Amino acid sequence: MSRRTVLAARTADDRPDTTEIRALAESAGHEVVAEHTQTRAADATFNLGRGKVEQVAESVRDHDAGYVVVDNELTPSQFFAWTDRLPDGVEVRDRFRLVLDIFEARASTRRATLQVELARLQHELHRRREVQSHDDEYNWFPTHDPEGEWIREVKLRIDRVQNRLKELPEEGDGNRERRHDAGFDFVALAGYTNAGKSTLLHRLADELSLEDLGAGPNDLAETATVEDRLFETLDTTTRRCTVDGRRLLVSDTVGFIRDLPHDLVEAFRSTLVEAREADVVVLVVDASKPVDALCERVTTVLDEVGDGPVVPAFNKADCVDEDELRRKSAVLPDDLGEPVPISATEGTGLKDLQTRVLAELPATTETFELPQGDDTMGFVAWCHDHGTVEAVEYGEHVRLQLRARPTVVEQAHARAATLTEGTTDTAGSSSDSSA
Ligand SMILES: Nc1nc2c(ncn2[C@@H]2O[C@H](COP(=O)(O)OP(=O)(O)O)[C@@H](O)[C@H]2O)c(=O)[nH]1
Ligand SMILES: [Mg+2]
Repeated sequence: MSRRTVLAARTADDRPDTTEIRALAESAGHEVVAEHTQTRAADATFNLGRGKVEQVAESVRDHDAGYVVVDNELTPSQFFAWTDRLPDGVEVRDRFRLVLDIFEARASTRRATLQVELARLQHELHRRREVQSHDDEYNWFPTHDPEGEWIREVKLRIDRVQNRLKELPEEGDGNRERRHDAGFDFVALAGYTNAGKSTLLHRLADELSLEDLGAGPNDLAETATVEDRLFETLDTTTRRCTVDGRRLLVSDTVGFIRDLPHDLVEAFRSTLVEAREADVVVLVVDASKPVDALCERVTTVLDEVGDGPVVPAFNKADCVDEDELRRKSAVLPDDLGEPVPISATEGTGLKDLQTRVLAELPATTETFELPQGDDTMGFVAWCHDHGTVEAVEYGEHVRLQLRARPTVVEQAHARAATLTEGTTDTAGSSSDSSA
């Protein structure tokens, strides 16, 4: 079925704002081909008015669409009423189901997959209870089966998923650890839907891969196979970037959503592992939002991303003048630090952002003194590949200053020790740490 999609939204008072549902539909892989909105009270049969539903159906035919996305939440009977009105095979997603689709696609761990399944079941349970209590109003026979067979069935499945969640071992991803050991730092982009995370990710990856090409000496053929294996399990929302010799893996995380339905909170959290396990989180904020919304969003994101370093970025700075940016920066929590103004679409401010991210990465600096020779040249290349070579001098000895993840510096030590064996010099002298 094509992902060509018609949007429909209703609000009781104001004109519907479809920015968010449109962004959600796009992140679920839909291509929005038409949009219908309506301001009126809810209709019992469809949620939207009958006439509007006919317009949507016509639009679906005109555009040969495969989906209708309704911004409101539909009851099971409204859901069937819609499906009934639309051409055969056209699928309906209400807000809840659309969000669930997104979480499902982004669930990268066993725990996340189970949490999404649990959310689906819990939602179904609430819906079935609603249907039943609605039926009860019309049913004055005393019932033999007050719970209902199908409700019991869903509860049983919920129990089963919950048990499996309880039995799940603590999360630990071997690939992730290997990538860490290979000198990669993890950066996560977190923020609300439509803040510009995906645009920023592409920007960073592009710019940096160009820089990557000009990076220091490395034996591409040899490293390729090892690294291919490291990247086999990377999903499409993670990109490689190199900043000043440091190799980053930047992940675009699932966007925060306004009024996230309660049933979805745990599923959402479980998809945020990338943010909680990142070395640095870039908090992407749409700076064109009004101050109140901005503040609330920053606080909400901060609450969910863990205790690691956070770099706030004010995106869409191209839409906001400097005075306004300054006023908005002033209302953010003090300990967050000054937000970096950027424009992901224009490509401005990215260098500043990278500098701030680099400064927050865990790092140790160490100086190595090594004998001249082919093995040492191999070591120098290895350092270029795994961290920032801040200085290298070739004299009687080779003096190299490496700044990298502490684990990488430890590995460098081990390698340097084999090079200096048999000579009177020992490797590594001065070191300073900062995190
Ligand atoms: N004016 C402006 N628009 C932007 C900027 N960055 C992103 N956008 C737009 O904001 C919308 C949402 O961007 P997207 O990257 O999909 O946001 P995400 O939901 O956070 O991934 C898109 O229409 C982008 O073109 C920016 O710096 N300036
Ligand atoms: Mg996105």
